[in-house]
Amino acid sequence: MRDLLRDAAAGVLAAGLGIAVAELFAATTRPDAAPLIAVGGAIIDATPTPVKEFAVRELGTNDKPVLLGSVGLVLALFAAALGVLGRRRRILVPIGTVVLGAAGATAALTRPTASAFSPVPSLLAAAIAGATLWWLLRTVDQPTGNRRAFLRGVVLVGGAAVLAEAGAQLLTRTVGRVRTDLALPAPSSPAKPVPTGIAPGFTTPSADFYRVDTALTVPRVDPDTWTLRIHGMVGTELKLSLDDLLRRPLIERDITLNCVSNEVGGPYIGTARWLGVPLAPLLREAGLRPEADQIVARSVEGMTIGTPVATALDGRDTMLAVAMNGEPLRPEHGFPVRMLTPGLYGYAGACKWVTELELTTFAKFDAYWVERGWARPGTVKTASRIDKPRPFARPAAGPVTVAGVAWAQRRGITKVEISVDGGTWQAAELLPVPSTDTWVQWRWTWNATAGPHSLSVRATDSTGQVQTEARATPFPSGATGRHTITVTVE
Ligand SMILES: Nc1nc2c(c(=O)[nH]1)N[C@H]1C(S)=C(S)[C@@H](COP(=O)(O)O)O[C@H]1N2
Ligand SMILES: [Mo]
Repeated sequence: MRDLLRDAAAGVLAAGLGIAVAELFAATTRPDAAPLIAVGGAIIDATPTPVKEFAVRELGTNDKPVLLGSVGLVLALFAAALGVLGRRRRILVPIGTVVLGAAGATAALTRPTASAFSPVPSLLAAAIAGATLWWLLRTVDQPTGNRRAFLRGVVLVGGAAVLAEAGAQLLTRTVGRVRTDLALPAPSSPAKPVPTGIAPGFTTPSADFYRVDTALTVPRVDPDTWTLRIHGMVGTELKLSLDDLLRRPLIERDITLNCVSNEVGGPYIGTARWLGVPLAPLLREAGLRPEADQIVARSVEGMTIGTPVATALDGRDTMLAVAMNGEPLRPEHGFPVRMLTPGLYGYAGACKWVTELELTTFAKFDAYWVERGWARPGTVKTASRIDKPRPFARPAAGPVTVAGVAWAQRRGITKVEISVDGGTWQAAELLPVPSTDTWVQWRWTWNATAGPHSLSVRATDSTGQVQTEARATPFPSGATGRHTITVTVE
């Protein structure tokens, strides 16, 4: 038993050293080519939609650490087995490490932004792990004093792994760091002042704004070398630097962005004041051809998001955003530039870290999420949410303020109603909004009587459409159903 544990530990330590050195090496060049990140990214892209839905729903923004931890755990189990088996059949050590190295290298090569360099960190990890395990197992085999020799080896390998990992962390925080500041020009078309009478929470602070993306490492984009290419079905291809972009007239708008994966009552929605360059003049300048009906936005890490050309030309404020709530975009929200399309869910109109716009047709190309079964064009559904009281709250009997938000970007909300215990729908007060592109805050005073009660909300948009009662899952075109909470009045 002790022998087994010792051999397993040798396998895990050797793998740890290999991974740590590979991360150190990748940190100086391409952090996303590090073995665990590459394998994790390949898993995200290959994960069936229902599993991905489950992960987003149950884990939220913890989905990334949980995935990386699981990949690490599977690798550790594999490495432990390799230590145990390799001790008995030494040839298994090179065979096993070659298999692991090949898995990492393949994952790295199939990433959308792969280059010839991508497999190198995984191959390096495999070579180091294999040699280290071979060496550790040899110290075990030494006829005399093998215990001390092995322990010395363990200390050496463990120490080296810790040092390499610390170096990798340090490097990503220094060498990998890019400027994240921008001198923001004043908008030529400023946002309307937020109307008076708005309640707190209308604008979501950037630090609290939900984050949904497939990027295991937040892309660090150097604003000094960033370019945007507009190409495809255009008369003349455009290539813009960030300075070129910032020299153009900028608009500033309050816009609500939400995720198609948001459950009824869920948190993946926020409103920010965005500053950006309207897309329409850029497309016209490029000489957009009339056959083009899809804009495929590509990001630095290889995401593709397909947006209807019509949404850039129909007068809405579709833009290339450079700032959010008065500061440059935060790295996790797409620094330096992201797309924003009022009225479309994020997966259909809000490509972060964008670097390329290709004009094409829907017939010719399926973007990332559409390839995985999500609907086109990704129009936001009319919906509403109760924020106050909280579910299972215990308010005192008497007047209780019920409040929340409702949204139907581009169409606008005309009515919000509340029903207590399934009774008649009663109209809530709607607070003022700057445009149809934001959520609407609503409130209603409830004369609460003691006992358990359910509260439901429904919204009506300007087309007269009442938010449906029929429950639908987020996949493939956004959740429907009414947000209902239960409270006990005391
Ligand atoms: N590059 C990139 N852009 C992306 C995504 C992504 O995975 N990668 N996810 C999209 C989705 S599904 C949503 S809902 C929004 C979320 O934007 P946020 O994280 O700034 O809130 O970004 C969109 N843009
Ligand atoms: Mo999303």
